[in-house]
Amino acid sequence: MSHHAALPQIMGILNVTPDSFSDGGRFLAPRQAIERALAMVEEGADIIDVGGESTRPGAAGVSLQEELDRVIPVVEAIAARVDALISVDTSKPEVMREACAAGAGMINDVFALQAPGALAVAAGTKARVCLMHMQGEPRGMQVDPRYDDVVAEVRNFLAARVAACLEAGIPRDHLVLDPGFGFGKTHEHNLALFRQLPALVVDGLPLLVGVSRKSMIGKMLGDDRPPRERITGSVAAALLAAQRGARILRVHDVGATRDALRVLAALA
Ligand code: 9MG
Repeated sequence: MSHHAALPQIMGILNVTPDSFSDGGRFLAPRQAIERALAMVEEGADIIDVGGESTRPGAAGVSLQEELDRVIPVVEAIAARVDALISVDTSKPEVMREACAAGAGMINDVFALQAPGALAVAAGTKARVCLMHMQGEPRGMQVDPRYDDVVAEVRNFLAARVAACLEAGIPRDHLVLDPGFGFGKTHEHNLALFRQLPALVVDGLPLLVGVSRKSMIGKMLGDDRPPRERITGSVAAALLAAQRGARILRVHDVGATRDALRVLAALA
């Protein structure tokens, strides 16, 4: 066995949106979503991240009722069938509350619990919380993102959200931090954050990295490479993130990522 730190956990992405960028529409029905979740667990997912509102650049929000209708039946059904931790990808406190009541054990919020009431709801659950950095909001975030020092600003934001969570009564050991690749960042911003990943660790808290199939991977491979043809590049980035200390990798391609991590563990 290796003496190196444990491998990161794999968070498999389960989109239950009709407009999702890389598997849009395919997993909308609960039955298909459940099958996909089971397949990801079989491939080695430790966490299943269920999202009912697209956060891709330019995406419009969905109503509370629509999001609940998409997410809750899927969380309930998966919770009854798998051991994996279920994460709910939402910024709406009501969805957080209902999803945790239905079996979710993690809240993945790209808005870092800044919605009114979100801190209190999260504190009232036993769930882990992923706090992600985003400049702006999905609709306009890629228009003209600007920073003086992207690494310092992202780190300061995350530190401030950690303080807000502790103040609200969320235990420190429930928190996970995420620089939010592609969320109000240019390609250069993304590269700076990735290269300096270890500098983003606040108070020793675990980092989650999500770069799977994103446009930053497409850019590195040559422009217009469609999301489905970014798998190998995404796995390469996931490995590097693991080497730089990421504790959770949020990915579409669970089996490929698991294989790469196993090889890393054997050779490191
Ligand atoms: C929902 N979502 C899309 N990309 C993401 C990322 O990079 N991190 C987290 N936490 N959530 C994401």
